[in-house]
Amino acid sequence: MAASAAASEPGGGTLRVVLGDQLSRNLSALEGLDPARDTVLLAEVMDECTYVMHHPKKIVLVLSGMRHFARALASRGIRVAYTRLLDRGNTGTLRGEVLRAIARFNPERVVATEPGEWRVLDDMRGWQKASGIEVEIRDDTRFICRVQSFRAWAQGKRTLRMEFFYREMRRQTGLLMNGDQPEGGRWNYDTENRKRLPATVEPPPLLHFAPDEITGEVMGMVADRFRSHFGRVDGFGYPVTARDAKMALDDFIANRLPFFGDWQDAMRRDAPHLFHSLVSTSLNLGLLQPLPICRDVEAAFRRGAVPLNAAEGYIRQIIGWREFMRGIYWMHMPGYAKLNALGARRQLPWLYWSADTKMECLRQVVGQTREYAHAHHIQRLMVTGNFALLAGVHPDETDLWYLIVYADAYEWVEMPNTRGMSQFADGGIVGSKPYAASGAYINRMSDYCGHCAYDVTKTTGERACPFNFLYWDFIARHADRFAANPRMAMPLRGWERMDPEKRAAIREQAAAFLASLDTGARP
Ligand code: FAD
Ligand code: DLZ
Ligand code: SF4
Repeated sequence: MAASAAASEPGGGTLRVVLGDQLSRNLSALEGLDPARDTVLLAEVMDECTYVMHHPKKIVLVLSGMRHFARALASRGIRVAYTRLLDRGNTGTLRGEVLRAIARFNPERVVATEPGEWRVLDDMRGWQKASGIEVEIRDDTRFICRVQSFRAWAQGKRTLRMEFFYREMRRQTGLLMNGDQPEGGRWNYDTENRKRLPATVEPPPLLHFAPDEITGEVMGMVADRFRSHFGRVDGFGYPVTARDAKMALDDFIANRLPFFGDWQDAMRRDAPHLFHSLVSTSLNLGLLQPLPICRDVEAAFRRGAVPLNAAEGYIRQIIGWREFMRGIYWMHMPGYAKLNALGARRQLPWLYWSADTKMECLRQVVGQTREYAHAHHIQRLMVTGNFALLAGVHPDETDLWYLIVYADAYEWVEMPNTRGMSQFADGGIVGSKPYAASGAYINRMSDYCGHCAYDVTKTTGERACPFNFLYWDFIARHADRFAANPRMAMPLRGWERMDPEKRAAIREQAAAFLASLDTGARP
């Protein structure tokens, strides 16, 4: 894999930098690669492993993915300079490793692909000055919508809504289109996608990829070096090569996609993955690409293996939400990271790290997150996200938690989902209203409440579900702001029409509950 001689090698050629989430053969930084003259640099560095205390399974995923990718490149006769995390001389930073490789290979220029986080792009923009040689930063062509194209689409629009962006993406890609009309006559089949999961339905198991020698070695190192991080490496089974990622995708399309639409929003105790794809771990790493995934899904629909509501719903997540979120991130950074439209101030409750709570929904989702470094969308949005929103947790704290705990988390996708969609801290850039809900929603979509110490039917008094009084307290706290939002008219009216005594009891119980959260009591 890596040649590790310290002496300078004959100069010339291009140094091509591949970051840990850029493990794609068609990466723009690799375009035009000349195996006779060029060198590809992959560097495991402590800075990237610790800028937040990532879940150990995420570190294993990225480092093992990098080692496998480097091996695949080397097997095609490409010269790869690979720095391992514990190599002597490792500077610990991406910039330091690029400078070290420049000193060693003496290239004519450096080529990189734009990274997925603002802080890395900011640093990358300084590499040319620091090294004294040309550094070309290329577009990330693995996305369907380039950053400039998103800006062009957004220009002149007062509000940006995913649905209209998504229709553009459908037209542009031709996915599920009949000429210029959407397949089946409608763009969106979400109304058919919010079913409760019957207790008799048994979700099929997920493919587990047993660690090979490379992954095993990385697991040992990560277990040793990142002991204090949330979660463990044990049980790691995500794909770390493009071949395995494709196998996992095929398994999803054959066994879970047909039901994806119907039960996309469902949650069940001790059944973490249900009918979701878990494609995000591979897709965000570069092992899979959005368009081929969607073409496979469309082909399954065309051959009659998958209903339209499932195929459309799935494709919308990838060419709609995923691309939209990335566009929002790059359009609004770096200011987006500071937005706090609702003025939330609370510290993240300890239960987000311990899963130690009587609230069964949170116990399940945090516990599962710790175990798998994964939770599905509704769990992230309507359980952990909803609770943080209702409790008024500072978006910096919530953002940090989501970036740490999930194996698929990179700022370009994590931040607009957390700060925007889930916490409404962007004041409505991503969504037209906050995703705030009482316990009734969680009860409708899961079996959690039947196993909870709290009573989901009660809003106040002993055993009242905290989501219920916190929901109304949230509406009351922000009543002035929400008065201007027509989509919040219904809950506001509900609050105003409520008996004054009940309103007072709700506010009192919410205040006591939030105060006890702040003192670290077990909620
Ligand atoms: P599936 O349900 O099988 O969906 C298929 C794919 O669609 C996903 O793999 C993903 O690539 C895409 N997708 C679906 N919803 C979204 C969305 N809202 N935004 C972007 N892509 C989407 N997704 C991440 O990839 N990384 C994150 O760090 C992340 N953080 C999130 C934080 C919060 C608070 C919320 C509410 C959502 C977040 N999401 C994030 C979106 C979504 O929850 C995950 O993409 C999804 O759960 C990944 O699991 P899956 O592959 O099984 O998804
Ligand atoms: C997430 C991550 C980790 C844990 N480690 C590395 C690493 O050692 N080297 C590297 O090049 N990339 C790593 N990454 C991914 C980067 O953090 C990612 O490229 C940036 O956050 C931009 O998306
Ligand atoms: Fe969660 Fe309330 Fe249901 Fe308990 S009763 S699981 S706290 S929603």
